[in-house]
Amino acid sequence: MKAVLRTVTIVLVIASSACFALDSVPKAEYRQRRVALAAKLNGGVAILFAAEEPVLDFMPYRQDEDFYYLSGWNEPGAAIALIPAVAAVAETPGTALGGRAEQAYREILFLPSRNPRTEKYTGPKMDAATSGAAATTGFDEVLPMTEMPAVLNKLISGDRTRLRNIWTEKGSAQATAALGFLGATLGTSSAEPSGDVAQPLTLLRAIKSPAEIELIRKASDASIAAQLAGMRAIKPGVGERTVAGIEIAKMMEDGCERPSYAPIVGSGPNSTTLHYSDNSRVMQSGDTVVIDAAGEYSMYASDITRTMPVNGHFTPRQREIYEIVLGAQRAAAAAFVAGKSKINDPQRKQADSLDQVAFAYVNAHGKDLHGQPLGQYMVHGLGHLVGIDVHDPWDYSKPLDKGMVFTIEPGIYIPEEKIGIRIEDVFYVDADGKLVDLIAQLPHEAPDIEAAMRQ
Ligand SMILES: [Mn+2]
Repeated sequence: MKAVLRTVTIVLVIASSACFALDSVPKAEYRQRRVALAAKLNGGVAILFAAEEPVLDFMPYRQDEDFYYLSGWNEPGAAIALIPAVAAVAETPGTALGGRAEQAYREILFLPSRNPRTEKYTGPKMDAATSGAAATTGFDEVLPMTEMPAVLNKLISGDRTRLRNIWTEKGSAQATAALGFLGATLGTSSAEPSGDVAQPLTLLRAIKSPAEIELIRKASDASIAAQLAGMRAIKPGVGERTVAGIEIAKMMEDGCERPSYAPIVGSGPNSTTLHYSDNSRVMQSGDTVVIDAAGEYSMYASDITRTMPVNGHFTPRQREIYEIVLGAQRAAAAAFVAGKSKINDPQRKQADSLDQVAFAYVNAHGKDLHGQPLGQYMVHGLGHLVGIDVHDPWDYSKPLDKGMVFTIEPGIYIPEEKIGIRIEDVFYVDADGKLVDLIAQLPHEAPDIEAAMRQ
């Protein structure tokens, strides 16, 4: 009997977790984000649409990133409307200025009608009539998508200034269609989006909450395990693609839903191609191999690169370059000052950019075969923000600050010597402004890399 009860319990747990295959941050946090966005809309209205469901093209569903950030909702065909609180304005007698009624903060999740035929292919979905929809989604209001035009029409006819103050996602076909229809029902040619909602969202998304850091940490831990599994598989005669597959298998075993980008396993001459992803070569003794591979955990990315000697031992020249790259990464991390340092600097002239610090370090250490400094072989920027996107949006002319998560990934690529070396860790800036390396557990020093390959 006890055994039977236990079976029933397990079945219930699986059934309830099946709705949310992803770890969620607390529902209240998503609402805080919506309230924060609403406060940046100058009294306008934000309308965002979920990513459409890929039907029968065999690609897995991934939610639109801004939509996910605001909702944690991972189903297609939905929309969000956010209406900020605004004070009432009295009509001005004798002028054309109309009055405006008081508006309390309002947030609506519109869910599409269910499609029994599509559900046969991609599984059951929730709609607004599903019992407990508001509690499950954490939205104040959940309405059927069919009501969206009427709701928006009513909102805008109550305050016509909103007709020119609508924030949507730039280039969204759904937004263009909805605004055209809305304009027609309001008796005007069209409602024009006045703001790109991605702009205020970029600023909000850049500062991670502790719950988001935790998801990036889980993505990073699974990716560290994947990189270690990859290191152990590297040998002369093994295909690059084999190692890529081993890493993908390990990160997925450890809870990632997918790699956060196409894994790069570039050996020998391929190590000098920055985004090599063919992974079709057989590794040879004497090569270095650059492995840039990491997974995504509950929609949050990690991003890790290590460089290994294929036969397990760096040559003196490979090790010399390796140590310069590692030194550059450490110099950049040591120079970090929250609120001041920028990550990139395309001209490498700004003293407050970590890119310039790494570049100066590389130029001051080692030479190429012609006696020239090595800075010329640093052909990409030093890093980028990481979050729901492995390259989270950001204005790189701005400094890095508390709560931000980013990579420091110097690389030296010398095609003439067939040596490419990159080392990449993900860091976050804690509440004290201190830099924390989320990839600290993965070996950095050349002898530690060699030892990890032997395990
Ligand atoms: Mn990267």
